[in-house]
Amino acid sequence: DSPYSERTATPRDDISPARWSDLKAYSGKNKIKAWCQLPNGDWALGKVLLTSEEESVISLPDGKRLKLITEALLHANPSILDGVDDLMQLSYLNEPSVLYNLQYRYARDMIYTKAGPVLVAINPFKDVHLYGSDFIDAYRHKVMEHPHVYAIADTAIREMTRDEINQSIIISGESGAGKTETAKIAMQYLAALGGGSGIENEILQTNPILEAFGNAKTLRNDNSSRFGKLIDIHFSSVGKISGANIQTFLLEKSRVVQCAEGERSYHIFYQLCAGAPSTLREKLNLKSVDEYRYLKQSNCFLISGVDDAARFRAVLAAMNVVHISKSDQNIVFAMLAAVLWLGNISFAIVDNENHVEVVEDEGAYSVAKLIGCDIKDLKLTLSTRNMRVGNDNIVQKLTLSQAIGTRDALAKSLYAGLFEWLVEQINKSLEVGKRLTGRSISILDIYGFESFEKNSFEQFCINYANERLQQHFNRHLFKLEQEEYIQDGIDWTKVDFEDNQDCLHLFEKRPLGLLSLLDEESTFPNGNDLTFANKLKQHLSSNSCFKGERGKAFSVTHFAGEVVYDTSGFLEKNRDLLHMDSIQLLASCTCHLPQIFASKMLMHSEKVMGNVYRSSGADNQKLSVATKFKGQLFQLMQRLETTTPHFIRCIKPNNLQLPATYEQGLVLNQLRCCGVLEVVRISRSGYPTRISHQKFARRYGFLLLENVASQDPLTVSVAILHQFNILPEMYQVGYTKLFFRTGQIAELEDTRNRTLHGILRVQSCFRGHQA
Ligand code: AOV
Ligand code: MG
Repeated sequence: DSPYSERTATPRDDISPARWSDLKAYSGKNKIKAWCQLPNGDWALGKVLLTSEEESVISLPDGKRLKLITEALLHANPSILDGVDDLMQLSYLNEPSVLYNLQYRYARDMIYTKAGPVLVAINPFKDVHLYGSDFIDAYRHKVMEHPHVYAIADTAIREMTRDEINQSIIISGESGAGKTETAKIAMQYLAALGGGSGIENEILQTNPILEAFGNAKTLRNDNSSRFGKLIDIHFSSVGKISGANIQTFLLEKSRVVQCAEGERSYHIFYQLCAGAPSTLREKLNLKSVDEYRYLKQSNCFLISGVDDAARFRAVLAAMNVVHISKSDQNIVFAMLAAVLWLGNISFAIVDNENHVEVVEDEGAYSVAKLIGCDIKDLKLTLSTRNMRVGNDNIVQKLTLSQAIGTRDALAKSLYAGLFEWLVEQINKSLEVGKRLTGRSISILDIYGFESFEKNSFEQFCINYANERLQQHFNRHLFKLEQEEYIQDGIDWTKVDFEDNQDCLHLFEKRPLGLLSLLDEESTFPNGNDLTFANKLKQHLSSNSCFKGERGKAFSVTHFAGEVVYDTSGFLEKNRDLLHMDSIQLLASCTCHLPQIFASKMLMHSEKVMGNVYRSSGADNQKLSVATKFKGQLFQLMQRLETTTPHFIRCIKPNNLQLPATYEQGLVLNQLRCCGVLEVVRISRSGYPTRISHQKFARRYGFLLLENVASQDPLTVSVAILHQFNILPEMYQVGYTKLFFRTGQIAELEDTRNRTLHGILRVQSCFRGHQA
């Protein structure tokens, strides 16, 4: 028998319904359990009473009997497999079996389950007793081996040290599925294991700050992240945390000036209004939340179970930990108050062309005082625009809607500038005096896929980011895995998966893709949301992921479902212009934060255009929001490609944010969208462990009884496999590597360790005799 002969993997794969009729013979003797789908779409476990090729009669748990076509039944696993840790262990891997296994565990607060290499985490929407130092110790010492975020973080640390490769923990899932909580749990574990210098506490304390300024209540999640975040935690050569760095992605600015009924603006506004001590209140002329237009408009001030005042105190404490000085903190709060007061500024119409003037009331006075500018300048900035035409300077009066637009743009840029500045301060604190060398573990937590009744530019960007992330997931778990098998010439039947390349193309293709067309239309002076929508329909209708909808709408078939976007506001949000007058106003402020924001904006516009004062308008020209975001995402993906990824898939069991409520249909849809079943299929029939012939021969060659040391690595490898009776279906020999099924290498390692131990003992005995 040639050692090179290929061995066929035994397919144990039955994701498609197995032929139920094959089992007919058994059903008489021993009642077989089977899954059948109820009219509402849920699956129920029944006992087969009678069966023929065509029809079967089964009894349901509630005693009812049901007659249905045999084909519609699916195999159920024996009850000994109820609630297995890893879906790979299921004998039958059909959808109801997977759903049932997850539900079985969920009902017992086992919210984590492995799906091959991926950790599935189902949101409990309540406190589960799975965290804290006892659990951390148990995972650190490997006393506990059930699936857990801690186990993933532990693997990341070990692989970082062992392979000297940076690691990443990539957390994905729909909005409200639990990504941000999961990211914090992972950080907790890394902080505990790599702690000691005190920097770990600083890292943990960045969470309450960034959540206060970057999270908000949406209809999907009371604490929804409105920005993306990548945190790199750096480790020294002895495995201690040496520093960290946070990168954020595209904050949803529009929320500051506008949010939907039942949602809230950023938490920090409500926290400040509820929790500011009286001296601060006076200084900022702070009112209660229902007196600010920006906060009032969505009719939602409170989040049940959340004490905004207490959260405010936590944010203050956290700011101290990350070394934001008291005086800087006060300026931060002044900026927040200024944003709120900007919303209260009102305008009076002064002529019959709808031109306006700013009303000199409490709003205008407060803003001028808080940012430290002259009230006359503020009024001019919000009601007029300087234009340069040739060599002349023309002052144009603004109409009411233009003035409101200018005011809101100023509020948004103040807030976005503040957010960016805060992240910078935090980074300085996390990096200061520390050399960020050595290895790192990055944790990615972005905003999850969103689909509302009305979806705008924000959802467009968020869902595009998720599409990119899904591709990274696919690439690593399906494409690269299978390509490696094929390249190394092993026998492999390809497993298909939902590729989202078409959808990404729809976004990214140039010149005829969603992003390019958006940018093109954004540069046309006469372009508007309707012309944009029409352009999309004209050019993209042949793409299978695109559909033109009525009026200004279009829909995209995302990996996670179809979303209808309304183009209203797309162009304006993509252009995101702040007029030069506004920038100059900020630059003129006595308060140093607005100055910093202004100089950054100027720097940026100069960098892009060379000439800030363009004759066409006084706008600072810069990259569009969508283009900048795309660039950031590409960079992010490149970074992640240099790391070993660990994937966590968060699942939302219901849309009501309720504990103990498991909606099968909802869970199933999420499992399908992200390809969890396919991952298990690949892992089960695949060969997750691989090692080059050389390495294998070097590592285990000494265990051989026959002396083959002079032989080539392949021969040695094959000899090892034979000597240890590794079953042929458990491995494959590739051109350059050996491929093993799960668990195979562990046994060999055991033997190796025992043998090495024996050798050491013999040696020390020998030395003892000599002495
Ligand atoms: P997300 O990050 O995935 O949504 P979160 O992490 O904010 O979702 O989770 C939403 C809510 O679910 C949290 O506020 C908790 O109440 C609850 N939750 C999640 N995980 C756990 C857990 N392990 N234990 C207890 N409760 C949990 V978004 O950011 O909206 O995409 O944009
Ligand atoms: Mg989140």
